[in-house]
Amino acid sequence: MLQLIHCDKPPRLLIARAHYAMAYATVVCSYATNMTAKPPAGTVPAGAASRRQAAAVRCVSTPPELGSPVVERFDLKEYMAEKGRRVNEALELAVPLRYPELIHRSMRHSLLGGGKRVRPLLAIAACELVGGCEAAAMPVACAAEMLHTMSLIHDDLPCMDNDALRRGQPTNHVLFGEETAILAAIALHSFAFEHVAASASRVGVAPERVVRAILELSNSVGSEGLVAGQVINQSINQFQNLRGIIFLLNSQIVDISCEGKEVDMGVLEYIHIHKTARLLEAAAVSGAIVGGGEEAEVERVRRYARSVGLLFQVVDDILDVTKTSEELGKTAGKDLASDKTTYPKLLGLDGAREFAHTLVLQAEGELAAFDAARAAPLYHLARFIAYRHN
Ligand code: GRG
Repeated sequence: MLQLIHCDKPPRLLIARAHYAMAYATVVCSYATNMTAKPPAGTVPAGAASRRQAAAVRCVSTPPELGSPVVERFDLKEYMAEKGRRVNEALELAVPLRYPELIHRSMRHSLLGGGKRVRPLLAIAACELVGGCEAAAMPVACAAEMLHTMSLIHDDLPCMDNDALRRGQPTNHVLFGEETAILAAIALHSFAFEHVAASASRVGVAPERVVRAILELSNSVGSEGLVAGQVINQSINQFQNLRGIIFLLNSQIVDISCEGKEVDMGVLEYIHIHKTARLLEAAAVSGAIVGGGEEAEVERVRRYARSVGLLFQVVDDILDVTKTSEELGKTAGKDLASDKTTYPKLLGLDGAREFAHTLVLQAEGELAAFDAARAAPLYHLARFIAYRHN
């Protein structure tokens, strides 16, 4: 299905199209449910009653005039500080220090100890893009951050990346021991879904949309998402120095031993789309779902986030070779030290930067169909991800 072998076309597109067509078809088929149920009384602002009234809490705002310089004037720093503060407050409330204290202390250490909060911001910005309110997005925003934190705890474990520094602090297993770190990650994993299930309908999101958002988030970290990316990555690390290796990728034999380099672009993209991009995509898409987005809007958000998700990893690879550990708040130069296949290694530093630029343009292209003021945060978030320093 993936046509990775002997193909002239950029393999990343083939992989992405095939995989996401399947994933999206599954979502649409499974949840083409009746959206006509009414939300709890008083949760939909006056005037928002329309064809989508029951979908979620939607804000009433006057769109700016077309062509206004609203996008240029938008202050992302302020937006990130303000939204980030409210996300942190919501996370603090969601995971209080309670009995048993050890596990909650461990969960809170990783969840509340810094981080750029890119995934929650994507969820909130996508929700607001389609006319939803921040409050409607907050449960999925927090869930995306919990899932991300869970993956970081796992990733840092001695049996995985074996890292001692994360978000400028000692990693979870270094402070709490491996057993507690693993339990904290599992607890964050399941609590993410519990949190959406328990909180989203309280802020007026229709049950059908809550289910769709949970499906989106859970799929992104499962064996077709984050775990798939990680497991293929591990296989490659184990066999990196052997030649002639073939293995199965979505039922197709994939040759990972291209002459002179261990992994080709297609496999690298498979890894990063699953390991990194899927969760970023799920954050944005679930935001658009709970915001009441129509299918075409949700699909546009998905395409935007897919480009941004891959962009995120391309830039992560670039930063690993251009920044210090102090600047990154995590160990720099690890990819080079472990001879890992990265975008700079395959494309060169300039080539990787060029690829990043192409992805930003693709992401921006998807926003053109939306109201400019509402699209401004996502437009600037894509730029921030492309040109960030940590
Ligand atoms: C057990 C479901 C499960 C998964 C574990 C370990 C693993 C499987 C997957 C690894 C996923 C991973 C850590 C990918 C890297 C993603 C990435 C680029 C992280 C850095 O994200 P930032 O820059 O970090 O947003 P902050 O700290 O700012 O939040």
